[in-house]
Amino acid sequence: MIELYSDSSPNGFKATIALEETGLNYTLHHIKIDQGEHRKADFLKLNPHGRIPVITDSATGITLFESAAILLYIAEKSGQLLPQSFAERWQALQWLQFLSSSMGPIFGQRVHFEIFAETKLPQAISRYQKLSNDIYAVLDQRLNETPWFAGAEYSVADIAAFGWTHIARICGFSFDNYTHLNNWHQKVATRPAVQRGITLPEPATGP
Ligand SMILES: N[C@@H](CCC(=O)N[C@@H](CS)C(=O)NCC(=O)O)C(=O)O
Repeated sequence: MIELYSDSSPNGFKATIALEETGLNYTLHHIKIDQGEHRKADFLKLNPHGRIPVITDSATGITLFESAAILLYIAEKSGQLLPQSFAERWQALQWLQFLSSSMGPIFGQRVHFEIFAETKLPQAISRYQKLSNDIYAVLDQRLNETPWFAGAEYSVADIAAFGWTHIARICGFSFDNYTHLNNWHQKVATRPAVQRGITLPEPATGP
């Protein structure tokens, strides 16, 4: 049985969406970041970096942190969410890597400087607006070429991107001018597993 430790947040949604998509059995444990539960000793034993999501799997004895690793574990265990085609599988892995190492950190900083920071720093805000628009442009260009990030098939890469485009919508980081990205986002948002995933562990705040 998989145990998922998560909160209502972009990286957490990647895990809940993937688990809901695949139908793997799991138990959800709500780690409340706003109450500092991710800094408690028991949780730091699971992830010494003190971040959600984390999974443990009693069937394999494996504990994993980092949302991209968790997505790949869910894909391998279920035999879903990664294309069979060699070329498309590598596209999925490439985009998953890009989304994890470029989109995630840039949007995380944008959320911090624009939404949470007590002192609003115009230079930091404009820097992360520019960097996130660069990301939107790259994603939009890819989705002009193929329906999904890997190619013909929905994959872990789409889930990784949606975790952040969902939060971008909530935060008002508009991508309406990026037509292909916008259409893709709306298409992903209609998937029943995605609709369930973004309400777990609790409904996200905002519109
Ligand atoms: N690279 C990590 C990032 C994980 C992460 O930053 N998670 C956030 C929630 S989305 C968190 O736990 N934040 C708590 C904190 O920064 O103290 C991943 O992809 O899993």
